[in-house]
Amino acid sequence: MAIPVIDFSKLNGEERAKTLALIHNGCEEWGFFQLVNHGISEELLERVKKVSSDFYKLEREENFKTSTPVKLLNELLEKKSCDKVDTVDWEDVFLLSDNNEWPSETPGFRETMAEYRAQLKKLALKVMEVMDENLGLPKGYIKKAFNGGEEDTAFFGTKVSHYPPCPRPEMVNGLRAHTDAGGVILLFQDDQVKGLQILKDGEWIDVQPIKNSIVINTGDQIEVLSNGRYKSVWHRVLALPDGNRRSVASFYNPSYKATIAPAQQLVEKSNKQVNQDYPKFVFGDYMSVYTEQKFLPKEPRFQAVKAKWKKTTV
Ligand SMILES: O=C(O)CCC(=O)C(=O)O
Repeated sequence: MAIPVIDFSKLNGEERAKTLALIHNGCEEWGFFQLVNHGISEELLERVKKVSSDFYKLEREENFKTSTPVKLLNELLEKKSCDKVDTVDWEDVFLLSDNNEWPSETPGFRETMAEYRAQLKKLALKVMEVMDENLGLPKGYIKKAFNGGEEDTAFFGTKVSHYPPCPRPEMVNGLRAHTDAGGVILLFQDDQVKGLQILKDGEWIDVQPIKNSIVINTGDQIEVLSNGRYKSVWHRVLALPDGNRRSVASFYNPSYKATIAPAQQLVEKSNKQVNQDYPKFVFGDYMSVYTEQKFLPKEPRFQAVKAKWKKTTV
């Protein structure tokens, strides 16, 4: 079993209908799919790989040696304990956004990542338009919902991660199982070192590395907006004994002020009666709950923001 691999360039030709259907199926049945021929040049992707690895070596590797996961694992090993490290992940992370300070020592890092983010944001918007079309929503619906009706207030972040080789991978997770809080996630994963898995029909399956593909997945906000048509799926990263896995995940998320709710068209479509299983809430409130409950099921998060919305609107 492998997640769908879809040729995005076919959206512009005779196979448009088939490609739309494949993407719809990827969103409905899997919550994850991989795009090839997505329009991001190989040359840029190769540069992203290089500057990300250089950045880790130059600016991160030394600190990882004394990081919390390393300390906690060493403590357990010293005690000869059979416990697992279950409060932190075997991961080094740096988040890039429009508003934070970026690393400055790695030659080419800033320029390359700025160029990459601009391209990925365009790709995110295209993918969201495909979702609009597949869900029968007006063009630009998801973008508008995530921007709270205002031009360009949505959050576009890029998380540069490394999962260094781990001496005892059975005692710690690369990244604990979770669903993503936000909207649409576009992941450029390592093509040599695997580790990412999704939960499909009760089984963990690998997201197979494919050179220069972009993995797309739908977060909790797409599940709500689509009234459950598209699911936000559990995934995790395994710690591994060999190889330093690199991943660059970009996410198009709602603005903290945006009100998120199932699209009315989709609420009315299911049955004849109103069938709204998902809450309406302000995304910032969702994030407050998510920060505390990232590694727990999403349903109690939906309940918590539903209760908050009720309280503030009576
Ligand atoms: O690194 C990866 O492959 C996945 C990262 C991820 O799931 C996350 O950042 O939420």
